[in-house]
Amino acid sequence: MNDSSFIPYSRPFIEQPAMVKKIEAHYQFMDQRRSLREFSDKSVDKAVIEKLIMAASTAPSGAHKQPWTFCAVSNPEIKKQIRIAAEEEEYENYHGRMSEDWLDDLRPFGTDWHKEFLEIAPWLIVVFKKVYDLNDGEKTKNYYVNESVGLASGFLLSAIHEAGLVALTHTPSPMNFLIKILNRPVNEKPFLLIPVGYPKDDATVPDLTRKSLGEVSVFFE
Ligand code: IYR
Repeated sequence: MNDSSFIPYSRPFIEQPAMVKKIEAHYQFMDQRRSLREFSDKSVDKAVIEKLIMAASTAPSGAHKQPWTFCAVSNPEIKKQIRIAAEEEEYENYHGRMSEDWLDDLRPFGTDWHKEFLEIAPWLIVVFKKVYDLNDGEKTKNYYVNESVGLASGFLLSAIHEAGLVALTHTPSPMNFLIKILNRPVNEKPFLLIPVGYPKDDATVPDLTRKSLGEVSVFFE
């Protein structure tokens, strides 16, 4: 028995040469995206953040459960609480919790325990994963939660880039303080903390290169 209903779906047909041009341009565009740590305090309209979240929420998810909540924080008091708690954890990370190898791997990025961007960026989007759903106290299952929320976060980063804004995929660890500060229900666990805004005028990024096609793919023809 099939109790779902289906509706027609199609995409505009694109000829191959036009497709090659289009996807080349898209690749060039995506290749401009960088993780930023130096934000301007310039404000971003709430309407933009709302649409970014709606774009993220179009991601595929296990059994279409959309097991995510995006908490968007612009309130300075709450951003301050988040910064203080994140810096407490990061201080411990940089002073003993992270291995020497890990610290060596991070050296090119110039990171340390100071996280002033958490107060400077106009918005912090905190992505929570819903380990299970809770409706009127009733537990229901979600599936492939990490995969689903990872995809939605990727869609979010891509939308942020499309908007001409920048972001950082930040994972202060452990992130449990976010549950308390943002008063999340028991079925939600923090997944990523993403400051969003404009880059600072004189912002810089590490001089990185990306792996080549040959390094990231294998073709079987
Ligand atoms: N969470 C720390 C450390 C850190 C870890 C990784 I892996 C990075 O790619 C970057 C940073 C911090 O945010 O500083």
